[in-house]
Amino acid sequence: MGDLGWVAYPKNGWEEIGEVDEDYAPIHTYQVCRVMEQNQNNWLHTNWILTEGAQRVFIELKFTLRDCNSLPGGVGTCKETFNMLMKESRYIKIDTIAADESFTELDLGDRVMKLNTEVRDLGPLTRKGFYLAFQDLGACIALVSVRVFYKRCPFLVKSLAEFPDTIPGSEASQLVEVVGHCVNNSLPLYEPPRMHCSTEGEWLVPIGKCVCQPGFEEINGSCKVCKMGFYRSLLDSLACSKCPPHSVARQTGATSCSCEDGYYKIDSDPPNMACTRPPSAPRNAISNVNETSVFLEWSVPMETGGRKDVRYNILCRRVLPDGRGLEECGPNVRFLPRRVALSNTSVMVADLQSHTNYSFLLEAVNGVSELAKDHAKQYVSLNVTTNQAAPSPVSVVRKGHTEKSSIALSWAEPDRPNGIILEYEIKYFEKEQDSSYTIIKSKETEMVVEGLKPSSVYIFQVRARTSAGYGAFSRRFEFQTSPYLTATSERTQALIVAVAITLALVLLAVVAGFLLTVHLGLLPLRRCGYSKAKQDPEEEKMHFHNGHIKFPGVRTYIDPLTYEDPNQAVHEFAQEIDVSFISIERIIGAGEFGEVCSGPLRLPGKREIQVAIKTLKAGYTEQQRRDFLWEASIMGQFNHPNIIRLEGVVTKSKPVMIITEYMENGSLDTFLKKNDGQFTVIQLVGMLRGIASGMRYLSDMGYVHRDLAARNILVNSNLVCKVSDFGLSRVLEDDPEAAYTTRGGKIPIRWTAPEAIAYRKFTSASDVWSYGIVMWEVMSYGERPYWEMSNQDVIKAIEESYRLPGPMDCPEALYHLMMDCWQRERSNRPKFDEIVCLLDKLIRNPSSLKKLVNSSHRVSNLLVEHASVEGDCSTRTQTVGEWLDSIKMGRYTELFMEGGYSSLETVAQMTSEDLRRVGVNLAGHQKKIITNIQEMRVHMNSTNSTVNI
Ligand code: ACK
Repeated sequence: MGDLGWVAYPKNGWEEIGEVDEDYAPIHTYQVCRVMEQNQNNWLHTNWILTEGAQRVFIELKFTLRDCNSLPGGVGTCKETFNMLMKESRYIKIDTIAADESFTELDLGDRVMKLNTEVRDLGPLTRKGFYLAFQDLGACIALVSVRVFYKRCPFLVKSLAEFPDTIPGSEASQLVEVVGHCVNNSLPLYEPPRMHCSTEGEWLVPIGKCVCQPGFEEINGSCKVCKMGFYRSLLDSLACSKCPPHSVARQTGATSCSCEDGYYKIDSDPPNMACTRPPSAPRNAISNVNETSVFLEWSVPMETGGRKDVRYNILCRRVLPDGRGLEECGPNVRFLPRRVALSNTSVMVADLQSHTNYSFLLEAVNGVSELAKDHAKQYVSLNVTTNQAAPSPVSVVRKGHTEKSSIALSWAEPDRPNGIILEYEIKYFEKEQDSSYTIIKSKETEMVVEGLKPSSVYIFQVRARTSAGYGAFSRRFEFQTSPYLTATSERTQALIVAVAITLALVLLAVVAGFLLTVHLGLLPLRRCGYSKAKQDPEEEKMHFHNGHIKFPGVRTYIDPLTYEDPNQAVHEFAQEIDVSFISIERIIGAGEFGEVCSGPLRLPGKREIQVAIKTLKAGYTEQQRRDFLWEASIMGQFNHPNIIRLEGVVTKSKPVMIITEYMENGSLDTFLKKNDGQFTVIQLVGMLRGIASGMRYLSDMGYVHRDLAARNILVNSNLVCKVSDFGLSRVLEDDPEAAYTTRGGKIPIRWTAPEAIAYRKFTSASDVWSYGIVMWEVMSYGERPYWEMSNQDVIKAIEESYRLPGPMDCPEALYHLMMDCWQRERSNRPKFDEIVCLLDKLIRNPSSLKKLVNSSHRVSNLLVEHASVEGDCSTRTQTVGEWLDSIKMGRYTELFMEGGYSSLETVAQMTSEDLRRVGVNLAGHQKKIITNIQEMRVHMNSTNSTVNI
């Protein structure tokens, strides 16, 4: 029971010794040194040590220990270690303690004290306190100090959060999570702040933080109130900000600023946005009347009120006759895209009454107009007078008597004829075959459509024409012809045969009469002007099969593939020439199969002519020979001044040759590049006319070229252009411009219509697209279409409605024609027939070529957007289904299809009534679809814009 309250046992073991240290401060040590005696077991217990909540404690011992070797004679029993134990409920050994350095006799003599320090940790502790004990088994020890301590994480303020003094966990490397407390006027940002207290008493891993609440800002680790004229609204902005323009903060600690008189703010305005006011009136309003529609356009107001959300509202009023005042326009007038909240500075107002005065008030509003009730509204007004209107669409078409090849139709006059109906047009085609259709006309409201196939479903649409033009087509009506008669009595059959013979005779007489009329020049065969109703060659062929009359004198091209023996096809269409009549003089180029040469051809009895000689190089396979001669089989069927003429073939001797007329100026693209800027516009149009004429001939023959490009046009000494290259280039292996498409075919992308690239739909209409590109090549003297753009970029740009810009100094009329050739919808492209007519007109009237493409539109390497049905690229949709999907109305796709609305063009003409009819019954859905249809119409009417590529 010593001064420290420690207990030593047995009594003659550990001994408490009071000493003084170097500074004469009293110190206690316990010593034991019974090294000479056997069986020592001397214990020293501490008194009870309180843990104060610590679960892990550290024990630091300082002691000296005698080196046994330095003891004379006592080595046998002497120890150099002792045990340290602890007790909560019973003693447990903590460790055996050895000295790092033990002392010797010598050290004692020199008064050197070799003090050892050892630290051990202890945990987890479960009780409020514990005892320590030191067990000596025969060593010579002086225990100088025992320090028992634990570690804690001290109170801390970090990121405006206070963390309390914290005792660590019991396990080594354990972290204790502590949630901090936000200091005055601060709040946790997103989540409460947290820190982690380690067993070493260190704060680690801070998470989250506090920030000053709105109206306060952080200065030197605490939150200070915002001064007057300043505000702080958001937790994540750091400092108080000055109030934005036209707003004030009259007190300290403001979380927002209030607007000055006459200025306003809406909830969605960000706090740092200035207070704003309503806009002034729109400016420079103009109107453009088209029959009973008016296009209104204006400029943005002088004063937008400081906001970007300016919108426009239209008030439409009809001027009553005899000065009886004004009357609101009513629900029948349509506004495209809508009447109020217009974001663009134009609107189309349709379905006005004809020959009527209207007054329009245009008002600009913005986000704060609603709040500014006492702000006087400012309008701009426009007065317009409408003209005559085209008739409204025929609403119902009925089926009458039906036979296997005819259907009788009847319909009612349109609801609003808007004038005297001059005639009706009936458009029809076999269902699913809408790439070709037939148009017939009738002055009555009924008609029997003949020449139909039995048991077939046909689609019919009718529209009316007045002096103001055509109205829109009715919606589509589907009717089916009767089936073949299965069991007919012999008498009926005989009757049918008799009637058929009579009809055939009558028809023959009519045809003969027609041919005679044509022959005498009484009936023009071709007329100028575009009309979508005309058919392309495929369609003409279809007409022929359906019993319609085809232009006389034009043969139909025969595919050499229809011949079992290709040699037979060659000799059917090409004359065999004896090689002795040809002399090869020069090589003029290289073809796919061998050299292209030139020289004179002297056929007996004919005058000598220059010819081009294509040769088939030696070592060819039978297949190559066939492919080479294929071109002759095709060319030999043509006879036209703008198609390269085949003189004959040499197949009986080697090398095999194809002999054609010689074209002194070679291919058109090189020729133009060589003569850049050298020709008059009329000369260029003359060349284009020639090419179009050749192409008209080919399309009349039912031949689709597929590789029409300036490089495949040859030019003679009189600048006559002739279409060439009819090689087996259907697969286009020989065209360096041809690239492989994803579908595997090889296609000259820059010259090819999108539908031909996408799904190999090659028609005369796709040749018309290529012709448009040739026009562009000619007018730009052989410039490469789309310059150095990659094929992929060209496809993408075309898909997104961009087109080549007008070439430098190109007459506007020609550029319009090119653009028409590049209509996405192939039935909207002009036919070669119409192109020739138009070019003839331009040549006859050269002043029509004076107006050049607006030079501001003609910036090199800019594509221009094509005004097309699909509208701009962001809202472009391809099918009705996709369009409906895009407005989340996809569920109606089937109903639209069943109702005959299978193209966006027809959808664009739908009214609410039509929607109800197809089965859209929910008012909200009707409204949504109608609003989008109106927007679609505006896109369809949208003007061209320019985009940088
Ligand atoms: O650009 P060019 O001079 O015109 O080079 C090519 C070359 O042969 C390989 O096709 C030229 N060529 C082809 N057919 C004829 C032809 N009938 N008259 C003159 N040159 C031709 C073409």
